[in-house]
Amino acid sequence: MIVVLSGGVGAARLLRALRVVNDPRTVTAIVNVGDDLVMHGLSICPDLDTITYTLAQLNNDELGWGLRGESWRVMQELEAIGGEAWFALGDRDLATHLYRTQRLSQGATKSDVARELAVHFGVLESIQPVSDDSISTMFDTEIGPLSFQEYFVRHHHNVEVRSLSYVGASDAAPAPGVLDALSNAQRIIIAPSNPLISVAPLLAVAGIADIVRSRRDDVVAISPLIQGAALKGPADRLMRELGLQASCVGVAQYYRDFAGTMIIDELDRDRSNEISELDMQVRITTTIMANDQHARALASEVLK
Ligand code: FO1
Repeated sequence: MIVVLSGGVGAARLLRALRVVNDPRTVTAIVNVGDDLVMHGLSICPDLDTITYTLAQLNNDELGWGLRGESWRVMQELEAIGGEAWFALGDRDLATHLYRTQRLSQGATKSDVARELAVHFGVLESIQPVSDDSISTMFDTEIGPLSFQEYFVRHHHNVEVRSLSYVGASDAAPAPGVLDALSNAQRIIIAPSNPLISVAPLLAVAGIADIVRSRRDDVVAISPLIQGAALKGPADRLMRELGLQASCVGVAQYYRDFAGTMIIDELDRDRSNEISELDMQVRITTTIMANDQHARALASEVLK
């Protein structure tokens, strides 16, 4: 069994890559829910949906979120009425949010819905929210407190952040099966997701950090930063703003208690000694997953 601590896009790509070298039925993704939101009364779980859509090969590559072949008629009508349309919900994607919202109102949990959607979309990996309880990543910024999606989408992650909090995380219970999966996994992989807003909310859930720490020798983390920059999103900027070094070494410093091994990109080869000094093993490969061959190389390295 392999467990992948997952945010959205970076984790989804890694999970897809793992399929090339590994049976998907042995993989569990434990997924961040800190950027979940309720909008227009609908329950939306962006990271869970990004992973499900990607593994179903239905993800919208141009946008990096949502479904391919999308249309936007509902959003256009909503905008014309004067409704809130800054968080764009495509017509196809809306079916997922309607389904989830209805099931939650009937007493189902997020885990139940994640499982049902995975079955519907033909995904064989186990996709589990880290918790069925509510967790909200909040940003204290130069313009005041912002919810995740206000920061990320409404303000295009272009405001200065002073601190982060993961509201509800320390009181949230791990979803059923999460602690067992972490205890029993042969390998735990920290996906190349944003450490501060994708992985930290997972580790903040009661009990998770302790287990991951106790499994340190079996934990492999992949740096989402290459030559100090994130491929997508604000990981580098956020790390700088919050006093961390924006580089694969900064990522390693952040994970040093949790991961015995760090995978960094070939372009960061010259930083490997600094990571070894943190008492971590270093493996070097291409981490961008730009094509199938590169994805396979990373997946093989992760499972070595
Ligand atoms: N990201 C955007 O940049 N703009 C959007 O309008 C937007 C809508 C959206 C709707 C559903 C969904 O599941 C994701 C959506 N995302 C959107 C992506 C998402 O908010 C972020 O990329 C993640 O939360 C970061 O992991």
